[in-house]
Amino acid sequence: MKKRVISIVLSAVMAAALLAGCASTGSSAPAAESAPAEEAAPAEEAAPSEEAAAPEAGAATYALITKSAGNPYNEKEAEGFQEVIDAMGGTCIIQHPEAATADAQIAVIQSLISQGVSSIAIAANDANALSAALQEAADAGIKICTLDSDVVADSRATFCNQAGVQEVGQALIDAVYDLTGGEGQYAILSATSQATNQNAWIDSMKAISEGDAKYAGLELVEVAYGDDEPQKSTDQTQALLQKYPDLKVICAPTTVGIAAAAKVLQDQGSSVVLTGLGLPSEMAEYIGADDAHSCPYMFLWNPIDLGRLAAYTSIALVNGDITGAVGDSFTAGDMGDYTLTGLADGSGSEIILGPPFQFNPENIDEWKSVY
Ligand code: RAM
Repeated sequence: MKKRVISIVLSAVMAAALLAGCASTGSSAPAAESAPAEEAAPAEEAAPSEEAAAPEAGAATYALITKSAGNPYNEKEAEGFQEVIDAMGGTCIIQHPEAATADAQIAVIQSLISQGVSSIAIAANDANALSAALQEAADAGIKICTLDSDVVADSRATFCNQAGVQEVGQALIDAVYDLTGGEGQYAILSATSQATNQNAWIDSMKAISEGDAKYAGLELVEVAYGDDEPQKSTDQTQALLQKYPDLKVICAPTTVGIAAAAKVLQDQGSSVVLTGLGLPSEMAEYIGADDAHSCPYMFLWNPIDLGRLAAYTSIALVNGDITGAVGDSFTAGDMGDYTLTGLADGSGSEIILGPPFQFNPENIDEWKSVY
């Protein structure tokens, strides 16, 4: 009989986001704190109002390269991107590489350079390995931004970041602390070992826990990599359970990993508890506060909105409304106004969509059909 004490403690920011999220409908991000303070502009005002700017969007070709094919999160991202480009009258190219590798993305970048696209928005599978290809694209006049997973600063104009790295790291380590009862073993089930976003969140979790005595009772036993492949993530979960009989919590900061782990733990009736970053649509059946469910709560943001933000950013770069400099600002249609802020390590600019949002038994039904 497993014992689980779950205290769902929302930080002030998350509580505010939760309340706002419950009040909102449709596909808009629940993370209302992320929304610009001013009233969102109506959709029709998405197009730049000056006559000169609008036709430029229509004449241009905007490409999106996701991390890989077969990941519903990436499809949601693409859905948002396509929606905005279509509405603006631009030509949209969506590319899902066969595997979540830098090599697969480099091949796609080369092909897009040959096609003479106007912009590339890319969720990078590696921080460094894409640099030469992206530099070649930039030299050909193609505007580059990243979304979801960044590259080094000189390879892109700006980064559309779903949530602040520190905030994601804090939410995840606090969830681990809560679900372990403040002490004991936990493991991380990540995506690929090269994924910029997962590595940044894991580094942030480590830095927070190493820098605060509050977390001294937590022991990170392993970071395992499921490569954002369902079968490998399943195998890695099973291996963790075998290797660490005293394991209390698995934290999977990947929607593919968390869904695979949730099924393993729930099917086995395991006492190991799960948290991390998951899609409500894939995780609804595993979220619950009782022993029959493997995941008490998890976090995410709206991947459709992240794709939309990347589309508006691409349009603003192509139109010359922004260059990627810190302090640049633009209107992302009905998402409102965004200002580019400096990354903490000085590596260029980012545009933050909003804070991570907690999904739990109280709100999961509201979101499972949205994304
Ligand atoms: C997976 C991907 C993606 C990440 C989410 C949380 O779908 O690795 O990059 O942002 O999980």
